Amino acid sequence: MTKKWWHDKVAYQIYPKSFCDSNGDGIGDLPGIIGKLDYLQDLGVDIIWLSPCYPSPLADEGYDISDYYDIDPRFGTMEDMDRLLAEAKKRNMYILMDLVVNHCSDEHEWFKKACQDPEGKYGNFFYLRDKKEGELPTNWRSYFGGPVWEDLPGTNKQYLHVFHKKQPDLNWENPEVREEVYKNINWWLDKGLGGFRIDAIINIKKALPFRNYEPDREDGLCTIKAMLSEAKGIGEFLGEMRDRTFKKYDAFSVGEVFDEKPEEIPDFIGDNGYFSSMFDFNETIFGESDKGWYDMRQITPDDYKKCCFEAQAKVGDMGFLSNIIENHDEPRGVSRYIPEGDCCTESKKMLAALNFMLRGLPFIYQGQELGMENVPISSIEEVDDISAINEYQVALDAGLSVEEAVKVISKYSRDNARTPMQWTDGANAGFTTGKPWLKVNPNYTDINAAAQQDDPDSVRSFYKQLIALRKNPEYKETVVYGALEPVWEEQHNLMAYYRKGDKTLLVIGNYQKEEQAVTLPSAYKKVLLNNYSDIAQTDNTIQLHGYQAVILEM
Ligand code: TEU
Ligand code: CA
Repeated sequence: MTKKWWHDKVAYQIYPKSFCDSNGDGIGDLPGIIGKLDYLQDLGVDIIWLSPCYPSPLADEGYDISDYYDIDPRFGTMEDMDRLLAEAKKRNMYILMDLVVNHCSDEHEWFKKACQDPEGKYGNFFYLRDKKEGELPTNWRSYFGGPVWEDLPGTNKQYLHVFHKKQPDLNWENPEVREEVYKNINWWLDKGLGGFRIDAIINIKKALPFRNYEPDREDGLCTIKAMLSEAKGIGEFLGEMRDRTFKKYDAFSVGEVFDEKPEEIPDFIGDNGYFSSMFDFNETIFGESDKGWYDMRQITPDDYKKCCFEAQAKVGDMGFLSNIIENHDEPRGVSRYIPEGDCCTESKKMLAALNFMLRGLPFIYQGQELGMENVPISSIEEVDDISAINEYQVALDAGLSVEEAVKVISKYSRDNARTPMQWTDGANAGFTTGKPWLKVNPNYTDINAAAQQDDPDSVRSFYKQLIALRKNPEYKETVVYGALEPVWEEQHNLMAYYRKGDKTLLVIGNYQKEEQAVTLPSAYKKVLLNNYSDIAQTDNTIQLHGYQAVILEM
């Protein structure tokens, strides 16, 4: 594996709408982000991924773009964006934008022109089919529920949308579409962007000709995945995109890739892969059910360990994964991966250490460094996430009571990650002086950046220590490139692994509230990190405290 400029970095995802509001309209914005760059630099962040801030009707919170060359006025102006790039550069930081090109917004001019003249140039930018009475072109179910087909306004045609109906799919088979995408990417890279996070990319290649698949629910529809598993040749698009854009700039790209086969890993993230890196979603997709969120299986500590090790083994040294415990599409990692009732400072730090020391590029999602948790909800009225609103209905249709369905949504809603960032214990958690667009988690009085910043025992300080270890010249080589080797794999509620490079590090997490013992094969040289103030030890046997995590140099 060839070394790359971004390997030793630490990345941080910002969800602009919920990060920091500078003008009191209740919506986070670019000037708000600029004002927090010092906070991020202090934490040790090098790469910042911004979820979409382009002009958008915000039907899917910005993942429905109506202009790829501008900034939504609610988030700021292009001058603000230029200032953000310049201020980031001063601090040796890189900015990534979100590349959302499986689909655009139905308010994009391409789509408007397609409605005006479906047989013309822009009709071919989308997947259009003639409308037939009582019959849809295919029986695929969109990710957000219902059929993927919608009437093309003012015409006798229908268009395809694998996500929301306000997100019409772009026809990647059309070279003109691809040219438009490359032109846009290069335009941003010319501006000085560090690269992109690439949204929903596995959906760009459809299996043609379209056909129906076996229905998998009462609604007579089938998951998109049935079609995607038959789609061949995505590599031609992705290779072309790489060559025409990222590669020329040595830009960083991280793909939102799901369901890749082991033999495809080198194609995706090898030395000349389509992307620099891709996210490890092995943990987030664990327990998923074709039936919907209500049927999702709770992940246990042993499952979590297995998922991480599987992903690590699959990639080995063929490439570099991007590791996460959460993002804007997922519940908070600490609420999900720590058994119910056990969420506390120690367990949050343990999860941080286990995740952060995996081989790959660590991505921190805003607020993760504070140990932000899921937000309690009491009714669906409080929910903004279109995905959660659909899954609520799916749960009710399956016979769950309102109370049970609310519980499902509380657990998995994407809003959990989208509540405003908790800066202080003041009004609205210091996120805005106005009315926040989404309810602030009431626990902000306890969990906030101001309280944690100067507290050496806070979750945030622990993240700082993890980041400092990754950057420490003495350990960097091992932390960044060292091979990962699981240990005591069969030991229940224990996750432990070596990182072997020019040094040998041992990462141990006692993934339960009860104590448990491990016997080291030899004495250690040094304790590099510990979420407790002591290590209870007799000879080479350590009696780990509940949720104790230690990183040892062997
Ligand atoms: O998500 C794509 C994705 O694959 C979905 O599985 C997503 O995780 C799911 O809808 C959650 O319920 C990306 C973005 O990250 C997401 O925010 C967007 O809604 C989606 O693409 C459409 O652009
Ligand atoms: Ca604002």
